[in-house]
Amino acid sequence: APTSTELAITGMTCASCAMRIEKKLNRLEGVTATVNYATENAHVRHSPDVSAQTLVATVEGLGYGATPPS
Ligand code: 9UX
Repeated sequence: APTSTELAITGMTCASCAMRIEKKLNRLEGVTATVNYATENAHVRHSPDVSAQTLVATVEGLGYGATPPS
């Protein structure tokens, strides 16, 4: 069954940033992501084979910050 992970996103300065992150996350196998610029949050449904750390690293690779739930 898919897992849901919420990420707090930092560093977005326009709505297109959210789209950039969303598209990059959605390129990962088994990942469906929506990124909300206004709330600075990503909602990700993903295979259990995809770790939260992989999601974080993907966001960080674009130059933004991502924090999973503690
Ligand atoms: Mo908006 Mo974000 O011009 O990387 S896309 S700042």
